[in-house]
Amino acid sequence: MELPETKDTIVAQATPPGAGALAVIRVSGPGAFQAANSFLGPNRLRPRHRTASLLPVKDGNRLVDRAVAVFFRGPASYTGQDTVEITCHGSPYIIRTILNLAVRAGARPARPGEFTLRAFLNGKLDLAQAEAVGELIKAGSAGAHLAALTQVEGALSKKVRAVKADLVALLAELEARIDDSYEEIPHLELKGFYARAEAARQEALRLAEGFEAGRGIKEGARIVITGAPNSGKSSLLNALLGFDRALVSRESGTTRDTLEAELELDGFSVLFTDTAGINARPASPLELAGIARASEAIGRADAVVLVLDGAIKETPSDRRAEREALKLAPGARLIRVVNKADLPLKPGRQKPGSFKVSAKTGEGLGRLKAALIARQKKTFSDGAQAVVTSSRHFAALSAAARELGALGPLLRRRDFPAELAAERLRAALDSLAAILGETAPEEVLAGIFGSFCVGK
Ligand SMILES: Nc1nc2c(ncn2[C@@H]2O[C@H](COP(=O)(O)OP(=O)(O)OP(=O)(O)O)[C@@H](O)[C@H]2O)c(=O)[nH]1
Ligand SMILES: [Mg+2]
Repeated sequence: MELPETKDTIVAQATPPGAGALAVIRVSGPGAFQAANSFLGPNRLRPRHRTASLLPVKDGNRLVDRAVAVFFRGPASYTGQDTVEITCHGSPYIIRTILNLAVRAGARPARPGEFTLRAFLNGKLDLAQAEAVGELIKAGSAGAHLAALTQVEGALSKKVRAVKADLVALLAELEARIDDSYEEIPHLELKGFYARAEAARQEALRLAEGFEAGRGIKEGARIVITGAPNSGKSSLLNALLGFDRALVSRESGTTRDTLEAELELDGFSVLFTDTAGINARPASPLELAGIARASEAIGRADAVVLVLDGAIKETPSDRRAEREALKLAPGARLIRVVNKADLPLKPGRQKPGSFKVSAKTGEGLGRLKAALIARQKKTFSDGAQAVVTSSRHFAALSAAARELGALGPLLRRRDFPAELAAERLRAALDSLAAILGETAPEEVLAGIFGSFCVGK
């Protein structure tokens, strides 16, 4: 994949397609002013920078619309190049006409994310910030919004830069020693060197560890509700959502297909999946097929809610459901829920750490909801204003931590292979630089910006 040319002038509609009260069209590049002036009369060679002007849009002598145009002279613009933002009436006809007029005047239609790509290439944003612009547009919950916004504002970049700066200093010390190979390295200094590398490794690890919760914040945590048939899984889903999404009945085996529903809890998005009950003795092929789908869903869960009916004694199906949850989702959090707390609970049903609820009366649901988003909440409150939500950043931070981890044994070696240690440091630095886009290859950039919308 090749990156598009940045010397061209590009044009695109920045607002969503279709009719609307207003639409915004952006033109950016060396010929942006000239292109916009060709149809925004009266033709002014030196438009006022960053000032809104109401101008007629003309196709030859024909009036198309009256639009508000703002001229941004580069580098003081979003892309860093001359840019004109035209706010016209949001008629698809007017929009199409203006786009055509701009193209006739030498602009070409922009590719997805091309304005932000230019902002990155012109040093207005680093890559982590530019990626977060895409996330900011997609953010569907308060949590996702905050994570994206802090990243656009540069919180993650700042942390990555700080680790990088430490590593650069360490590398400089090593390189000085490599150049001056006759000099003995005092023991104590080596210890300090190791401590600093270890601190950098810990910081990279800490940032990487936030990814689990960060992904949940960005995409919504996938929470699968499982348990024995008739334990009240569908009732619990409905109670959590506050409306009757799933069918509920006294008969066992009501839910067959998996059923998904999204809910925002305290600003964090949660994707619930209700599933067929796990029966220790499935009675029909249909029930078996339902259990197979349930198992698949459990395998993809970030957290599993295991529901048991507190009003009856433990059954083989309860035990099987728990076994399946532990086996199929070993990395996921297991949240045990004892349901039907409005009825007399059988002795021994409530184990320590389980949540006592009633889907019928709503008892205990508040505590359960808080527990479902506890991790995401903690990620923010840990002061980790920089939350890693991108798998690319996670991979890079993990790789950097790995390289720094390999440094310890080298430093302890008697012959102290400074050259090898420097190599590890350089590899760690490369990984961190890739997050900021300092070393990102073209394919990576094309992939990132290709997923943006046109006009951004
Ligand atoms: N008293 C009481 N009854 C409940 C509660 N939750 C569910 N029930 C009843 O338990 C029965 C089964 O509820 P469902 O929600 O269909 O249970 P399920 O686990 O989804 O069942 P399957 O889909 O068949 O596996 C229904 O008759 C519900 O009304 C509760 O908290 N209290
Ligand atoms: Mg059900």
